[in-house]
Amino acid sequence: MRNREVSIIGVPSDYGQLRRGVDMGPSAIRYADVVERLENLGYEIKDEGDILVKKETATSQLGTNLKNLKEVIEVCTKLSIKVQEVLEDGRFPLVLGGDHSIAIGTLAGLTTKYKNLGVIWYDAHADINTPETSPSGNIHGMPLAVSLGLGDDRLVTIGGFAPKIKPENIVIIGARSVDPGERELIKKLGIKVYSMHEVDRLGMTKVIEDTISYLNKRQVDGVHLSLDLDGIDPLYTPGVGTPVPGGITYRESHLAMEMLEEEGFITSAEFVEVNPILDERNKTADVAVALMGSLFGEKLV
Ligand code: B3U
Ligand code: MN
Ligand code: MN
Repeated sequence: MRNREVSIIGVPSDYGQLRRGVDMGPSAIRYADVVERLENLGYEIKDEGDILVKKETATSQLGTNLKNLKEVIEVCTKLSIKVQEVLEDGRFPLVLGGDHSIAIGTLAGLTTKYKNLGVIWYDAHADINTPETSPSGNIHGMPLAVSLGLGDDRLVTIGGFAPKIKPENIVIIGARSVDPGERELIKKLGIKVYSMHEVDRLGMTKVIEDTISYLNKRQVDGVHLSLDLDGIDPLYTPGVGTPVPGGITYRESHLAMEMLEEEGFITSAEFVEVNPILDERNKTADVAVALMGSLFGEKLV
């Protein structure tokens, strides 16, 4: 990471899915000493606190099949403005979730600055469902589609413009639970995916080398890392809402972060889906912070 000034933004929202507790993710990650960890690496850390997320007793789908649509729009709109402010201050945005629906807001904020943004989506899922293909109506399964301009117009136009990103600038790593409609869309748009098959077959070294050269060829003006803790095997990160066995290992994940750090082209990051209620002694938040350590240049020797 070349920018030494980092702003931490907490997003205590669980509106993108139906399991409670992921709204406590930012607290769990702070409790795992994220600020100290990055300060020890020589970064100037500003904790911006949390985005205000109202706890509604009655939420609204606004007449659609999208769960808590109104609340997700509110949260993502606020987050997009905050991310934009952090960028205007010349700082590196480090966003702590919350469920993965918040990526809609992060990407809306980032793309006010980056017009050819690369996105690395580290996840067991592809998160590219539309209202038509979603099996659940959960918006955390939709942020990539929304950012590509597909889905409910009120989500797609957050920040006042669309689309935010291009299909050829996306790399998905770790996928192993992909819905039929998502598979079709990925094929149609030609999105680069390193599923667990490729991770096993090529090894993480080659996956990250290829990811870096792929995005460099695209001449991206920034690269966002959107890391869903369920991308990692639930042996290491049990505190997630939708664990899928057969995931990326702890060591492969550290290697990936270290290689991305060496390349120095990550310009923003978010760590999402840490759910302390489902966790074992804050294990998942600890892994999140350990991976941030590697992403920000921690060395073993
Ligand atoms: N693809 C399914 C499940 C899912 C997506 N993201 C998570 N789970 N974490 C869906 O509901 O869209
Ligand atoms: Mn996800
Ligand atoms: Mn996921």
